[in-house]
Amino acid sequence: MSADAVFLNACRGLPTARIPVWLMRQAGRYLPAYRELRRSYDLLTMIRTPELAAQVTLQPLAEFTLDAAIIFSDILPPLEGMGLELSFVSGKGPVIGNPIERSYDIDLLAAPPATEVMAPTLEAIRLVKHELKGRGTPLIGFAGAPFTLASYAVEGGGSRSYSRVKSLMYREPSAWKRLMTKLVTVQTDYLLRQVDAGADALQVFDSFVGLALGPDDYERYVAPYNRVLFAALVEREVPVIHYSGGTGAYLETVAASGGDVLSVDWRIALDEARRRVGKQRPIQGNLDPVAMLAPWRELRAHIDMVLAKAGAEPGYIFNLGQGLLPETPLDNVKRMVDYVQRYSPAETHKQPHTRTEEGA
Ligand code: 1CP
Repeated sequence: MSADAVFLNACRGLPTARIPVWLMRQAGRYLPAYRELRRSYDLLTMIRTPELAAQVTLQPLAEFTLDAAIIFSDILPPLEGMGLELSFVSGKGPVIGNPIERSYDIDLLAAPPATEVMAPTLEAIRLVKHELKGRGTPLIGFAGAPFTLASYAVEGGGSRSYSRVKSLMYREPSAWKRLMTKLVTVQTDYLLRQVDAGADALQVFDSFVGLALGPDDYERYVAPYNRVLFAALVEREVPVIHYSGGTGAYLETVAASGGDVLSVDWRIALDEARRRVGKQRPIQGNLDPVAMLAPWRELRAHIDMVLAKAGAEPGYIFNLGQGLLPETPLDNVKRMVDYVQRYSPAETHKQPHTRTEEGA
């Protein structure tokens, strides 16, 4: 079975000969080839130059037998198109030079089409698809979810307490509605255009929502917008992965807001996650990225635990619970990918599945 079939079938809850594996942030600083290129170009230049973005997307595939590629970009560049000034400051991470402070700032935000402002990434997708032709590796397109993007737009960068973004939410509900609605419009268009350009699957990153919000606030201030975003993606036939960070306490609500595949972090065990959202719901995750820094013996014990808790039902994609850390040893990535791909292949999906995809 090609990598294409293994990954895409797992996204659809179909049985696969083995468990597919790819890694969030699989392109990036832990790879020597990336660091080498990064000496000549800054991150935004790499993202804004289709040939460089395509090259970096393919780097991890040259090192490891991954079951999917993910286009090299970041969740934040679409904010530039809306009028926010984005930079990546070394040692600090992303910074927004003109964060949203008042309701009026939200009215000034533009909502241009992705074909205009994200053209380099769309072109990079076409280039990567061309390179992957005949190889059978699917390409994942991605975007940030509205809350996670709003948190950067209002906080001006990373945050611990999310006090600015939550204050806006609580104090000015109508401004919050306008901000989230604009983000949904921009991100929906961007994700659909990535499918037009050739993306075989999509992932929506809501990395911070569960670190910031409890269940009631999620239901009230975020879920309605996520529902609109995911519903708009259903018309296209590509599977959509919904990554939600830190939301184990209200996973059912997150799952109900959309996405074909639910991607969870390591703060919840996969058997509990599957029990709570239903065994039919494809799931992705959830190795602690810090376990990737451990000696192999310890790392293997963590991988075994993730695989055991994932169970034998179809519809499982091995991944981390969050992005790979820059200090991750290459050898651990290699051993982990090989180990997961060799894991009880014939045994994996011996149980008959209960869906109705006969002959698939
Ligand atoms: O060279 C460098 O300095 C780059 C570091 C880097 C890289 C490689 C940043 C800065 N972004 C990226 C690429 C990136 N970001 C990808 C590429 C594709 C791949 O996965 O291989 C993706 C999917 C992202 C997504 C992203 N960016 C998220 C969501 C994923 C997650 O881990 O939760 C978030 C929160 C960001 C913001 C961001 N971008 C960069 C930094 C340092 C940060 C802050 C958060 C963090 O440190 O992880």
